[in-house]
Amino acid sequence: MKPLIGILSSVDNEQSTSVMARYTSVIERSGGLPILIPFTLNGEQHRAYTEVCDGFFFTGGADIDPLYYGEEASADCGEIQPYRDSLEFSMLDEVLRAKKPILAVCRGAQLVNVAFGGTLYQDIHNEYKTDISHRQAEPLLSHSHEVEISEGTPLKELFGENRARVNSFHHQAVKTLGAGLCAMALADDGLIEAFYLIGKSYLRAYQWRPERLYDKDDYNKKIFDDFIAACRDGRNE
Ligand SMILES: [Mn+2]
Repeated sequence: MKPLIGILSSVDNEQSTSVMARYTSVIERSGGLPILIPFTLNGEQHRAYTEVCDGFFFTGGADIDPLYYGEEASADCGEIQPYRDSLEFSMLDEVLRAKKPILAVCRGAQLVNVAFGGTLYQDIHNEYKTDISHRQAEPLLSHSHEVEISEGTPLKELFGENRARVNSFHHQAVKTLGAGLCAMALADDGLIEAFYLIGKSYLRAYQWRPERLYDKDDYNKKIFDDFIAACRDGRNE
């Protein structure tokens, strides 16, 4: 039986849920069976999904309502999906409690950070001094900037390299990391591009979009292979 991977994705104002095919296809190609978690605020249903699935993938998308980290939305905060926010914070709580493996990318990484008490730059361009374009001009499936990988982190172990080429499609970023989270890759301007949860659960969060580089290099494919392996093993570290 392939590991069943619950995918959290877009929830619009009609409470319709949709997922980009690239997310499901990379989960499938790395050996998982993707299933889309529909919109519901029923906590019992959240717990049931958490029990049934072997791991959870929190994907990219709209900005998180800054009220979740104690700020009013600035003029440059992007689209907010309140139904998605409600669903994902609740599901994330359940999944962490059950210690099921978590992979989070882009908005997903920001969600995890906020859930652990961290904060975000609502708009990098306005709030952070950088020469790097984090909204890349390069084509969708190309690399853009590089990251420096920190020693002694799961990412260093996975890639075996000190540097990696990534892509960049974000206008928000981690400002302060939540308690218990540890950075594992930084852009050359100091922004956090990847982090993990220290301790008991498998939780890996990437600010870039590894699914778009799955066929471009072996490293980004490894991110999904490693996650699916963790789900398969029921590995909790
Ligand atoms: Mn970036």
